[in-house]
Amino acid sequence: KDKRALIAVDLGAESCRVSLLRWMSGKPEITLVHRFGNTPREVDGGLRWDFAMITAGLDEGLRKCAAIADEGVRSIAVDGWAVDYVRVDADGTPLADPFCYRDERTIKAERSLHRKISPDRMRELTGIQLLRINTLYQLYADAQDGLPEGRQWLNLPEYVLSRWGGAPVAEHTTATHTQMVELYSRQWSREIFQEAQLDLACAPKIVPPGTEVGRLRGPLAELPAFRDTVLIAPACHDTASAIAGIPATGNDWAYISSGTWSLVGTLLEQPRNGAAAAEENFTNLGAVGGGICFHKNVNGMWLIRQCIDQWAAQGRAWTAPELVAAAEKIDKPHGLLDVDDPDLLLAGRMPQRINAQRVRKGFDPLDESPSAAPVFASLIFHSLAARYAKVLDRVAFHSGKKLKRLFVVGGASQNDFLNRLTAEATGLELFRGSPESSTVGNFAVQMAVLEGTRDPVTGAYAEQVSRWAGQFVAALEHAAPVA
Ligand code: LRH
Repeated sequence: KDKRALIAVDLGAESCRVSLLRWMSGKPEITLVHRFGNTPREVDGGLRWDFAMITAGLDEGLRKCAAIADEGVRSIAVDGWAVDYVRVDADGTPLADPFCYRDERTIKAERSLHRKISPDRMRELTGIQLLRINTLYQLYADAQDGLPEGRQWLNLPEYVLSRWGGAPVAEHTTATHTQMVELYSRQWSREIFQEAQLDLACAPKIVPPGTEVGRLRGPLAELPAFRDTVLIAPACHDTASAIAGIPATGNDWAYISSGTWSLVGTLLEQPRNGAAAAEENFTNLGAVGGGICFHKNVNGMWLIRQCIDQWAAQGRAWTAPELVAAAEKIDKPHGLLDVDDPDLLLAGRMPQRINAQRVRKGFDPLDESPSAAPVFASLIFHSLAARYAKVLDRVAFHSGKKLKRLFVVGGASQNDFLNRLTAEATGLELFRGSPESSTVGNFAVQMAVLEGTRDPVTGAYAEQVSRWAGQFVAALEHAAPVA
């Protein structure tokens, strides 16, 4: 068997990671080799990612891996947050820094587009949770603003692969989150492109998760470790990768992929896009092995992270674990927060936004000073747990599953206070999965592609991925610290 190492790149809206999987006496060992912070910034009146910083950080991660893995690197795969994209010119060079999906230009675009194609029709075609952050509204807003189109746009993980030498593609799990892919044909919806007046020629070809897209080329390929290194599109959507990183079998479990967002739902073989699921705006995103990630985006750690940033600017640097510990000790404030209030998805002034909602609902505003932070934290965690329970109740209804178990994965799965509240609110048996579940799923898909069946759209493929994930969850636990 090929004993070379594998690399998984996971792009996060708060931090990006490069991890290395090596076979030590035949056993997999995973090390997080390089990690760097990420955050959008306001430039020229738009909220954008610092793309030069991100790509330089990823290149550095690859160089660090090459220095460690003298056995050579067999493959590299990239996953990341969905919906954002970069426009490239004829030779693949980015035209500008990509927008962050929280940029407010889509507020108007959403309204205007819904006049051309109704939300109902959009749901019928795509089965996707209508969210203003979705690529469709962003592309439409760009067109309205007269921005240059370029030759093509690529979602960010796929762009990173193409930058390293891969063919430009749209991997299916990320593509579904654009809200431009037909639920059943799995191809771009001509109707949506037409109605939104977008050029289909600028959209890359859709490929399934686990597609080899080429070989590493360019300066990095000169490093001895990178001889014949294959580039793989895993499940490029980080959430689909995170779900693939849950090695559970059976039909009685749900998931929360818990990070900046909390994705709350269950894996299905077939989509649910009837009137009720559409009305409640559940999503049917592509999953590994041809299935469906049936879930809802719940505003997650964004709430607490934004508060922390605000208090830090006022001179008190709370860490998340500190806040969790403090929140656990106090009584929950009166009244729960509607965590999915559109206003709370925006950047900045989070304690003030939360208080504005409280006042609207007739609750007393909370003390906004940094010393009172635990009260906000307590409110946020109790409100999240209540929201999870509500959504999971509907997940059970729509899926027809008798839910017994709940797997919480991702960075925030380490928040045991929130886990306890969630277990109490849902009545489900809660299992803490891997905090690096996207990386686990990314590696698992790579192994399934390299060692197994070449047909990535079957249940058999999903089973293989699940078996590898089982090994890799443990490999990560026993390797270098990840926190
Ligand atoms: C999580 C995530 C989520 C999307 C959002 C844009 O990182 O990919 O699944 O809805 O970011």
